[in-house]
Amino acid sequence: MVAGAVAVLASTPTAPATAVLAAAAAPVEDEGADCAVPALPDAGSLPTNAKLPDPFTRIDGTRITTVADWRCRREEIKKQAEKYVYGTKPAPPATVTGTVSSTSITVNVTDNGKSSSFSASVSLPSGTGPFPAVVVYGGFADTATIRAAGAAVINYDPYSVGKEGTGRANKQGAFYSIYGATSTTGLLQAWGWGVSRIIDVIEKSGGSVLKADATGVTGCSRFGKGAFVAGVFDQRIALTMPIESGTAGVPIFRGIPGEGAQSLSSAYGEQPWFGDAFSSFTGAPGKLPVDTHEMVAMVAPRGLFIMDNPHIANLGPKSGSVAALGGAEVYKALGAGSNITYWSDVADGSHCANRSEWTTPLQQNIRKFLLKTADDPGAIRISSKALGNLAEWRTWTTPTLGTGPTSPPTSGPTSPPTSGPTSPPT
Ligand code: MCU
Repeated sequence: MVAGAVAVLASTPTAPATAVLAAAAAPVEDEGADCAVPALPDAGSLPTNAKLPDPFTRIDGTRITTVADWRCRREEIKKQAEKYVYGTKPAPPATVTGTVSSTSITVNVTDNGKSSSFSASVSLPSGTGPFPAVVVYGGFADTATIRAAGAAVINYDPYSVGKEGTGRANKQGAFYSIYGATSTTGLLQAWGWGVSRIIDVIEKSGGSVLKADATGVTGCSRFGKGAFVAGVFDQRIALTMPIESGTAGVPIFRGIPGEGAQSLSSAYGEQPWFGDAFSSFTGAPGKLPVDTHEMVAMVAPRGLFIMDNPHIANLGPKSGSVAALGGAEVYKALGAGSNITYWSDVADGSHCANRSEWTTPLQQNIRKFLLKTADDPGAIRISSKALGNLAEWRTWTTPTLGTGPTSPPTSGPTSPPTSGPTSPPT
């Protein structure tokens, strides 16, 4: 830790720890699947908004007023994120079968009359199971610390589910064998779909080796983008831990050009990570009705530990901090402010380095959200080298959400959608 070089903003727990923990992960992939979401306009008819959209204002212009309202507001954000950014994640498949052993997981999926399979290796920690598990994309994470903390590591090869190096009209891998080589869904969403199917198999395995309700996900760089998107779109994932994810990961799209991070068009063209529809926004992120602070919010109230590298502007760490600060407003409104950690206060500038600063928060997050044996509060520790200012990016304020039932979305605006007062700097 470098004295004086960080902004430390302790997050204040706003609800009893037990209540937060009980609410953290969900029993299903998408709790809002039954919510009615208005038809979304095509990209060409969207207005420009240079600031971050208000996560608390519904598509119809009304603001949510209760915690219960968040479930269906989250579904609106999900539909927007699918349509404009990542591509659609299909509903849970017709059939998922497979096996879980102490060394491997096999997955067989049938949907739309088509089938595909993939597998992942498993490394158990010492001790007696069943164990929680962390899905590690491509080997990029501190797997020794994960296992020492008491969680298994599932070594996931995302390329078996969505290959890199293909054209957008010739996508390959277990996801595209079922949904088609011309599917407009991008690799990040396809990779996350693979994690969801691994969880399906763990759920069906009877829980003797791995626990189904205690899954985490992590990875660095392109696999940090992937780990983030997996956690955004599966509410069963109890702990999401993207590392140095860069453009198409955590950083707000709107901040990337000004920060000099990898451009949206570069990331769009490098690999089919984004959904095909994102092409309309690479030169105009202000037209997006969503931004990544709302993807962060989609993870709430579940555990989220974002690791970022402040030394490489190409990774957009300043924009990453704004995404975390913006999303943290939703965590706070839901009474789960202590479930998010953003940490870019690190010394080593090399990309995807194994960092001593993250060892303790990694252990703490695994204990809190996977083992459920402790309740250390999260923290926002932003390096002064890459400290974004949320106040510059928003015009909305954070409501105090009531604990009552849902409020009707048709009762007329309770406040103007985008013209509220600017809040003080966070
Ligand atoms: C930060 O993630 C990516 C980056 O977006 C790419 O431009 C670069 O080629 O690869 C990075 C990565 O995945 O490094 C392992």
